[in-house]
Amino acid sequence: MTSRLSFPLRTAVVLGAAACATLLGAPASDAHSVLLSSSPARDAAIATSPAEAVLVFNESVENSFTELAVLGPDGGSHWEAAPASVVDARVSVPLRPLGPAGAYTIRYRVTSADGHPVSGTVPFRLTAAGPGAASPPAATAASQGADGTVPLWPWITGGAVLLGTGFAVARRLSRG
Ligand SMILES: [Cu+2]
Repeated sequence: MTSRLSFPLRTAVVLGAAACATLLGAPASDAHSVLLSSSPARDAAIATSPAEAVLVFNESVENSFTELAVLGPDGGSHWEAAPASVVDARVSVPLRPLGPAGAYTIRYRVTSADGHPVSGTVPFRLTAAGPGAASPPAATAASQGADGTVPLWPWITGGAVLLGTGFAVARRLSRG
C-alpha cells in the first residue's frame, strides 16, 4: 500500500522539505566551504599575542557578510583591530595585543562559494597575560549606564498593593 496524501498536503510537504534544505543547509556531501586550518590553531596554547587571526578554507569564499571576531576570556570583549579581509580562501583579521590569559574564541561567519553561510568557532588559549586592555573605558561606562537602570514602577505598584491589602485587613479586624 502506498500512503496517499491530498494534493495540498503533498505540496506543503514538498515545499517544507525544500525550505529546510535551503535554510538548514545540508548533508555533508554539499559543496559548502570547509575550514581547513587556522592561526592560532584549534585548541592551541600560545604564550604571546598573535598579530592576526587567520582562517583557511578549502576553496575561495565570497567576500560578503564576512564576520571574524576574536572574543576574550570574559566571552564579550573583542580583540579585532580592524574589519576582516578575504583573499581567496584566506580570511584574516588584525588583532590588538591580547590581554588577560585564558580561553579565547575565534568566531567566524563567511559566505560559501555556493552562497550559503558557514559559521563556527575556534577556541585557543593564551597562557600568559598580554598588555592589552579589555575595551575602551568610555564604551564600558556607557554600556553600564544603559544596563544599570532599574525601573521603579514595580516597586511602587507592589508597595501600593501591600498598603491596600494592609488597610483592608486592618479594617476587617477592627470591625470583628
Ligand atoms: Cu551550500
